[in-house]
Amino acid sequence: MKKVLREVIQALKNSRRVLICSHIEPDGDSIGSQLAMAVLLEDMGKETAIVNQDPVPSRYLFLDPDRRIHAQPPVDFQPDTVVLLDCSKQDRIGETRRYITDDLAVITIDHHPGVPQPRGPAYLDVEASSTGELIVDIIEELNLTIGPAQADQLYTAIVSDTGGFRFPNTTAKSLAAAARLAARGARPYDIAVKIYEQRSVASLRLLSRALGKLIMYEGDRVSLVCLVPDDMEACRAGQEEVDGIVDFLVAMKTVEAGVLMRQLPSGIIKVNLRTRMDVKANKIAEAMGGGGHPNAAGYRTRLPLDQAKDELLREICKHL
Ligand SMILES: [Mn+2]
Repeated sequence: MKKVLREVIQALKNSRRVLICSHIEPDGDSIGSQLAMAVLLEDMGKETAIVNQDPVPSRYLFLDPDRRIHAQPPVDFQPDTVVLLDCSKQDRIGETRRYITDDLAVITIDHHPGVPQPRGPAYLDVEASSTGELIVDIIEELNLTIGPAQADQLYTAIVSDTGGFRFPNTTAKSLAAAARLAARGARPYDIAVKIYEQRSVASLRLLSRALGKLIMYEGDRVSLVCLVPDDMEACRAGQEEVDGIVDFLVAMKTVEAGVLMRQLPSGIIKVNLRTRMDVKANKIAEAMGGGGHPNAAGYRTRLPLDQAKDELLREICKHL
């Protein structure tokens, strides 16, 4: 067994009451991993609470029928340990950071590249498709049985972070883990329908509006869409409706980098970046103060929209 995995397992064994945290703007991997970690810890006889700054996107609510994920832990819950999932930097968890006091042991499980070694034992593997895949490693190492609900949670983590087994992080190991989860009761078809085929009318309207604003640069190698608060209002769309639009921007024959910029009512611009070939989205995002994966990354900026766009396009050109 890898030394880091052994250390993480020992720290999990040493814990009694565990607060399970993950990043802001949760996704299928963070939600599925948090819920599966709670089951894992309870199977080990531990008490758990799951907290996230932001609510569970509706498409992932099926994973959490008992509504176990909250913005605050229960008032009488006194954790001794924090498990930080799918992120390594505490600033990625937003408001939830206030619950991670210095007296708590911290265990980190993550697959994001380019992060500094966190405090406490950490199982970090940038080769892993998802944090869910790393939790499968832990469960199997502990010889615990994966039940159908936990299998759904972990399968969703893997399938969503691999873009439905299409991204470059789709490997023999992630596919094999998914197959074992299906054998344990995960439902690939039901999950695919739940996470990919439940779009709202507002999301289709916003997609149509976004594609209408598509601009191509660098001989069609870069695609860019900027959404402003008016676009959101006109479509009665919220953050959930924005999810997935950027994937269309990179699904073109010539495109190496697709960018979705979205100005929030506060003026802050959220930038989502998707890349292909050898263009490293995380390197571009890091240069702009953000981070992420080699093909999917992002950052936020307070610059005016035109300036933000110019700066980003200049940076992208260095990487093409
Ligand atoms: Mn992830």
